[in-house]
Amino acid sequence: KQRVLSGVQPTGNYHLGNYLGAIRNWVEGQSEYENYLFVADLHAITVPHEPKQLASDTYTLVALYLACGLDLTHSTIFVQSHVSAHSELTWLLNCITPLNWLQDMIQFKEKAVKQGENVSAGLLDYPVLMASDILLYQADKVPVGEDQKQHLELTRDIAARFNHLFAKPDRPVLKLPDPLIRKEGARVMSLADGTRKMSKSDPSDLSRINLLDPPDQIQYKIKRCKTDPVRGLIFDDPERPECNNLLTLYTLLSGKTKEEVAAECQDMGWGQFKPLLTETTIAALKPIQEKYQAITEDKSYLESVLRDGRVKAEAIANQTLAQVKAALGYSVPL
Ligand code: AQP
Repeated sequence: KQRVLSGVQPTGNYHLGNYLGAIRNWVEGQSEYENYLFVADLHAITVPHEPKQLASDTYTLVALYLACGLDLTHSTIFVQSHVSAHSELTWLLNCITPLNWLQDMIQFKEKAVKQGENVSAGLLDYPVLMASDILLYQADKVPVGEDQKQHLELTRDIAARFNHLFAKPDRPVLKLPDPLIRKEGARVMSLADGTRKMSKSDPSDLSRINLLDPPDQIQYKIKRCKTDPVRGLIFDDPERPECNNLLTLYTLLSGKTKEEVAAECQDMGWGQFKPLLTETTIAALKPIQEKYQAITEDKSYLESVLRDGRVKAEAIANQTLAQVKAALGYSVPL
């Protein structure tokens, strides 16, 4: 089986975008692949974070992975900081990565502008950490959205450079990963602005539906979400981004096809559509929320999942790290 690697940062407010754009896709494809799915807690401190929240946000995310249907027979779930090889490989790869490759990353430029003077070296280095995450597991495929494509390219460039500089041509040390492109690149947009993506870090909680929102809150958020004064709901009108987003959400959560939804909603007004979307969202999240409650009642279960995950992840990661160090010429510790 091919190996797939992916992760989400434990920065709280896990929302429908994280589920429909990432976790649900992992679940749907899980039996086809050997999956390594992690909580990206080293990435989470590249921007200012709240130490009091980090551990609890990590446990919440692991419980959500399981509640959304990840199956431990196909997937290894672990926490990035528990496997120290991630940090160590990052240092080693830092030293072979040209600085201007990192300065050219679009996401760095965007986030750096937002952060102003507080930009950390870690934010610049984020793509090298991501390359280490992937290369440590010799991953064949990495699910990527539009915004991560450039980082995956960089991962390939770093791996190729390392192999070129330090490995024999017929015996590469690092495997070049390919992107895993899903059929429908679900991009969920903010409830407050259909041109911005739904995001954990949006200061307004009304901009997103969180996976753990109770039904009355879901109802309130959908009631308050931005719409337009046009009657008849249609997909793909660039003048109506909110309409497209809400129809897309309904499609993804109801399991209907785009054509079915287009036909069903073409004559609807918002007064009719919003209750339908509310009901569908609540129903889709109910089983996840119930399973989440059951899982979090037993903290020792989560701990055992993470202990097993760490052992399995370390077995592979440490092997790659040892090969990298040998190729670089390091002596073996006695
Ligand atoms: N709005 C979205 N639509 C589809 N997919 C999304 N993802 C995030 N938002 C949407 C996917 O969820 C995963 C989480 O990745 P991350 O934790 O590294 O953070 P992110 O991509 O930066 O996501 P957020 O939720 O928007 O967080 P903040 O606000 O912290 O930046 C990824 O697979 C991502 O594609």
